[in-house]
Amino acid sequence: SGTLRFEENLHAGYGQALSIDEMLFEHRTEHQELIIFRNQSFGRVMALDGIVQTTEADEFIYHEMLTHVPLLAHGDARSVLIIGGGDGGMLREVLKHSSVEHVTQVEIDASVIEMCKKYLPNHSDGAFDDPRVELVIDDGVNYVSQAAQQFDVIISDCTDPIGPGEVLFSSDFYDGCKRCLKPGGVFVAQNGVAFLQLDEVITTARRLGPLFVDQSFYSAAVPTYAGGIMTFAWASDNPALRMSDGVELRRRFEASGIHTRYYNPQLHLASFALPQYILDAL
Ligand code: AG3
Repeated sequence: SGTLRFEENLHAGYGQALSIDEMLFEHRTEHQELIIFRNQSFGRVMALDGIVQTTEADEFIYHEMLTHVPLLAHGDARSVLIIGGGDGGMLREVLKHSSVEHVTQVEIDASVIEMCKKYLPNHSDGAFDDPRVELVIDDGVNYVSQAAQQFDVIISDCTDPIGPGEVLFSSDFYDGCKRCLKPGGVFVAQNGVAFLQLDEVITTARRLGPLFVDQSFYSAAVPTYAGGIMTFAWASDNPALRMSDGVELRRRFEASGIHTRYYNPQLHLASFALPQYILDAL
């Protein structure tokens, strides 16, 4: 057709293609292949090593669900640790909580932050300049194995377990996150598209489950994470945080004054209901 296309081949024999309507940036960083382009349906798109990480059109689903579910379930989160998340979308959502006093973000690749600030400015929306933020350029596993600080919520906004992101699905990483969580804290992580990456769900449950009193998954469908629902890993030592009380959740959400486009308290509770094929695999 003559149109330049970006083809993602993350899964065996199945993929997605997006037209590159304008190429904005393409470069091999110290860690990975970074590309940012514009697509007519999804706006600006960022991919790492050939895999779509985020788009302007649908990023809100993913970032809202990985932020507001753990923070509102916790109810009094003052300190948050973000692992990865170089595009800044997660940081933007976390900072919407006025209860949050401090956020540490640990990103391995400084050039992802730099280029996303430039070409995806709506993702971070100035978040990296917020005085509550401490940015650390380091390997997430290394950071959580030595950090002196503990956090109320830890969010792993990583790539798939291929290349630099692989270690963020290891037992060593989960051990480190456990030691960096305050009592009553919550750990969440992106865990891939369940239908096509079911092994990832099983492996995470096997590694993370033994470390916490309560380990589960919740989900959301994100169009450019093609293949159906994406699962988010959840772990805490307090089973009561996976609330069944919609009244209290609605109270907290309203008190937060946060405006969302995907998240709402009903959806929060419903997102923990998993399809039978996932339950059967666990
Ligand atoms: N990180 C999660 C990308 C996962 C894509 N994987 C997939 N389609 N299975 C996104 C970073 C956004 N801040």
